[in-house]
Amino acid sequence: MNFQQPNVKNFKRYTVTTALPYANGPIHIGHLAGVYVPADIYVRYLRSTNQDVVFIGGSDEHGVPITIKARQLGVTPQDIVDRYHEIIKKSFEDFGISLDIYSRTTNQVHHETASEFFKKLYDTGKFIEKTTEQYFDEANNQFLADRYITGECPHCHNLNAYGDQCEQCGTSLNATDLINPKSAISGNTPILKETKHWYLPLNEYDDFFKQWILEEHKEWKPNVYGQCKSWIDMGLQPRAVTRDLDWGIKVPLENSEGKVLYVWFDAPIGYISATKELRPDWEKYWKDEETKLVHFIGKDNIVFHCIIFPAMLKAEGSYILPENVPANEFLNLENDKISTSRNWAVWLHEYLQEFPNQQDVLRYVLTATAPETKDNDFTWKDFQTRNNSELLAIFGNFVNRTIVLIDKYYEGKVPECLELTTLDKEIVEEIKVIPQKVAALIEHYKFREALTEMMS
Ligand code: B3M
Ligand code: ZN
Repeated sequence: MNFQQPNVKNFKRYTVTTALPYANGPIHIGHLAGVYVPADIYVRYLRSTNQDVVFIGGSDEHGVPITIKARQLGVTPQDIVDRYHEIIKKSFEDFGISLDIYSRTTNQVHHETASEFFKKLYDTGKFIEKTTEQYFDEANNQFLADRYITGECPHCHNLNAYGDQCEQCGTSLNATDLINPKSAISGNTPILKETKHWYLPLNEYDDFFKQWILEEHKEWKPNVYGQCKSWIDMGLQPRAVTRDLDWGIKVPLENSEGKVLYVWFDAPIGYISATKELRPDWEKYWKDEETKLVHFIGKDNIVFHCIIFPAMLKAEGSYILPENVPANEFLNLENDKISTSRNWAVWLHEYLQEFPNQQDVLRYVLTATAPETKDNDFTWKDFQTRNNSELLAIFGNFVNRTIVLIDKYYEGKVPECLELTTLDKEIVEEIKVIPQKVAALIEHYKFREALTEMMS
C-alpha cells in the first residue's frame, strides 16, 4: 500500500456537502454508493478526530426534472417535491446518513439567498445579457429548456442527450448544440424563437481555471481532473443562468416575467442556504480561507461543481472555493444501468423495510464495491457472499471467538500480558499503524482501500 502524507495545508474547519438529489423520485443504491455513504464515512471520521465540521444535504426542488414528473402524474410541481422530499429525508435518517441538516430549495431562506446572489452578480456587472433564438414548442406554447428537449449529442452521438447535458459523455451542452432536437413534451420538432437571458461568461475565467484546477489541484481524482481538463482545453463558453419556465426562483429584475433562475444556478447555492439555516455563524463555513470545502457528487455533476459553481463563487467574490470534489463513477445493478424511469433500482426505503436493522450490511457492501475509479456492479449474489463470507465468517467470527474464548478460559476478563514472543511483537507493531493507514486513506477519499485495510 502507498502510505500517503496527510494534507499539507492545515484547516480549522470543514464544510462537507452532498449533491442535492432531485425531489422527483426516491433514493436508490446508486445515489448511496456514489455520494452519501462515502461522504458519511468521511464526516464520521472527521468528527471522531474532533474536527469542526458541518455536513450539508437537501432536496433539489426546482428545474425541469420536477416539472416533467409533475406533468407525467398530472399533479403540481409542489405536490411532487412535497411528496419526495419527505420520502428522501426519512430514508436518509433511517439509513443513518449523519447529515447535520437535510434542507430543501423551495425554502424561503434559499429563495432569498439565491436571489441576492444573482442580484449581486447582476449589479456588479458579472453577467452578459443576450437575446438569442431558443427552441419553442408551438403545440404547448412554451420554451423548451434543458430536459424538455432531447436529441443527439454532437460529441458522443448518444441519441438521448438533454438540452443542457449529455449524461453519456458528461458534456455540458446548450440546447442548440443538439442534432435533431425534439420536444420532450409533444415529440414535435421545435421552432426557434427569440428570448432574452443572462449569461455567465465562463470564457473570461479561462486563465483562472487553468491556474486553479490544472496547476493547483493536480491531486484531484483522475476522473475529475481529466474531465475538467478536457472542458478547459475545449474552451469554456458563456452559460445562460436563467430560463423561460414557470417553476423556480423568479429572476429578481424588472421586466423578467416568466423567467426563473436556471436550476443549476440555484441548486449549489442551496448548500449555502442550508448552512445559513443550520448555523447563525454560517459565514465562517463559507468565507474563511481556513475552512476546507469538499463536495461529494456523482460523475454527471462534475462540470457544475468544478466549473460553473466555482465561477459563480469567484464572481461573487466573498466565498471560498472547493478544496476537493471527490466524484464517483456509476453503480450498475445486475449488469444493467440503474434507471428510475425503467424502475431498475434497489430503492433505499424498500431495502429498509425488507432488511430491518441491516443498514450496516448495505453500507459495507456499497463501500467494498464503490465505483471509485470506474463504474461498478451491484449484484445480490455479491451482497450475500460479502455478508456471509466477509462480515460473518471473517469479522463476526473474529469477534465471536475472541469473546467466547476469553469467557471460557479467563472468566470473561482480559488476561494479563505474559512475555511476548517475537511474532507477538511483530503483530502488535503492525496493528499499531493500521489506524493511521486507514485515516490517511479516508483523507484521500480512498474508502474501498480503507475498508480493505480495516478488514485485513
Ligand atoms: N439535483 C442533479 C442530480 O441529482 C442535481 C444535483 C444538484 S447538486 C447542487 O444528479
Ligand atoms: Zn455525449
